[in-house]
Amino acid sequence: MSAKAAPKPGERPVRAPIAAEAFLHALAEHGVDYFFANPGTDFPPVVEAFSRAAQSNAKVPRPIVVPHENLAVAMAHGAYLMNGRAQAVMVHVNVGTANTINNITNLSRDRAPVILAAGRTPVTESGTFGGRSRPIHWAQEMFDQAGMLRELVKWDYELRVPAQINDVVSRACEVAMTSPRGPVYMVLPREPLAAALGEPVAPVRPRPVAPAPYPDPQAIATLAGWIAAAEQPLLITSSLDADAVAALARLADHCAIPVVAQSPRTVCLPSSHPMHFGFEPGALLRAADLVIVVESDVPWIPSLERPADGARVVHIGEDPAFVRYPMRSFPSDLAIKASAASTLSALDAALQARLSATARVDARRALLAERAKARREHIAKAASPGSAGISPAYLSRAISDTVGAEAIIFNEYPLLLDHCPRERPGTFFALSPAGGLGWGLGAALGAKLAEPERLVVATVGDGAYMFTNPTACHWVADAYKLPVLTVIFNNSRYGAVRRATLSMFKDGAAGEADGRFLADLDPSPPFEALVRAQGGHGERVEQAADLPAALARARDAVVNQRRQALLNVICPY
Ligand SMILES: Cc1ncc(C[n+]2csc(CCOP(=O)(O)OP(=O)(O)O)c2C)c(N)n1
Repeated sequence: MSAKAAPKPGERPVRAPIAAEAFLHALAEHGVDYFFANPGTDFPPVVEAFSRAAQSNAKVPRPIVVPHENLAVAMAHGAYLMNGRAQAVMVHVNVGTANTINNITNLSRDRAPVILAAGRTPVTESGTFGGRSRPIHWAQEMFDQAGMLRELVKWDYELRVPAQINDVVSRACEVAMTSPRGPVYMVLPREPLAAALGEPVAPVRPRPVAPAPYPDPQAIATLAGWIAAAEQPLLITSSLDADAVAALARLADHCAIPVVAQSPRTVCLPSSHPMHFGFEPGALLRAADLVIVVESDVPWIPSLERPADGARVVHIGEDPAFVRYPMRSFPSDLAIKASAASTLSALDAALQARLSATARVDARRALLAERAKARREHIAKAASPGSAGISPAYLSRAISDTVGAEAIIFNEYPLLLDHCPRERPGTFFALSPAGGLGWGLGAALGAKLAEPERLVVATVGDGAYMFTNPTACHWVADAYKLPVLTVIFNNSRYGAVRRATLSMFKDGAAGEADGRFLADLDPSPPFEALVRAQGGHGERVEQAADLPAALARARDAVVNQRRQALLNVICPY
């Protein structure tokens, strides 16, 4: 073989393709838009691959540097919630992986497909390209790096043969996107990632993923019969996609079934829908003779409330038994493993003929209309400014009035949906049932990346905000021009921790101290200064009368000046 001719001046050398290039290209071919990265010494092949792609215009995901791994995962989640495509995150070996675990726990329970990749310390101690070259390369090796998050991901795999890279990426994407979706983990040691792809590599061929299952017709017939016969049916749900919301709106209206959104993570039914009965099952649950649970892991808290003896309970969802939850014992008379949208549509179709305007449905509808009216009057009273500072209800209402119906809100606990109506699916998302704090602002930033023209809002407690790594968040917002509006409900405490203490030890010594031990966050920092330090608009608001104008200024900063904004709202609760 003749030796390769040296490049002429100004000409780029011809370089043998390496596995890292194929890795990035395969991700892009699978629809991955973004590569959220927090790098380390495992990254040189990836850096080389991105640099080559910049020269050759090869198709690769957009690289986004994120200065904390937990934030990178939250951003990937936010982008996925906007466009429905799995996104990629790559972090530094075991230590970077460790920093993702909080939000990987959230994604796991929220069934979000994210491709998490991590380097692995070089395998060889000398004599190979990419082998160990730093002291950390010994201490960072683990016997089982994936072991630390195996319980939280659907699949994990280590790249050993460079030429296998396309197949490994295809497998990762296929598993992540298959119902029920979820995160996957790929370990990429430095040597195979840096290796030249000598032998021909199979082309990237993304495999279509099977849709979530359709319901069993027999089960639909049974449940339709139960709905037709029920005196007081109730439907409880926590998380629905847009198609399922549309189907539920039809079914609930047609059959006069009240709907309760229990710890909702999405818009489950437009707030103004006549069958929307809020967020607490309460009296409706106790009175129900049929309870239909749709995509809800904890439809009620058994130690506090439960359906009446003899009430039928039905569970519907892609994984109605929540098989990865170690313990869960809600009663069940029927389980339907299928997508919520297809099941609710099938039920509506089955009931069209049976339930058109029966006397029973008409009577129930009239009774529910009365209840709904009383509920709405009660809600309207609770959102008045009052004299004891800014209440969460008043703040929620003011946010609703300012941001409008099209804004996309990411809520890490404090926003009260009774006071912040959401009509359209896709305009509200809340923290995973796993409750790992430090998600909301990052998810909002990822959403803004995917939907740059939409107003994106993060509503967080002061505790949750500190968990997000504010400096990292505001840096990303500034560096990538992602102006989001953050509203902090600042009560200078971990209110949830205090409430938990008082619920158990109100009459104990902890109660004498008002449950404040280990829950106090005084002195509260000037959070508004943090966003200002990174070019944003920041204000502290203490008086109810000042709130509407402050919110309007913050919105203006985000929408018209395209600057990130933060309101630190002092909100005692
Ligand atoms: C990563 C993580 N650490 C700790 C907790 C426990 N935890 C649950 S709620 C909460 C307090 C949150 O405080 P804040 O955001 O200010 O809201 P508040 O409870 O005051 O409404 C804590 C610490 C958690 N859920 N996640």
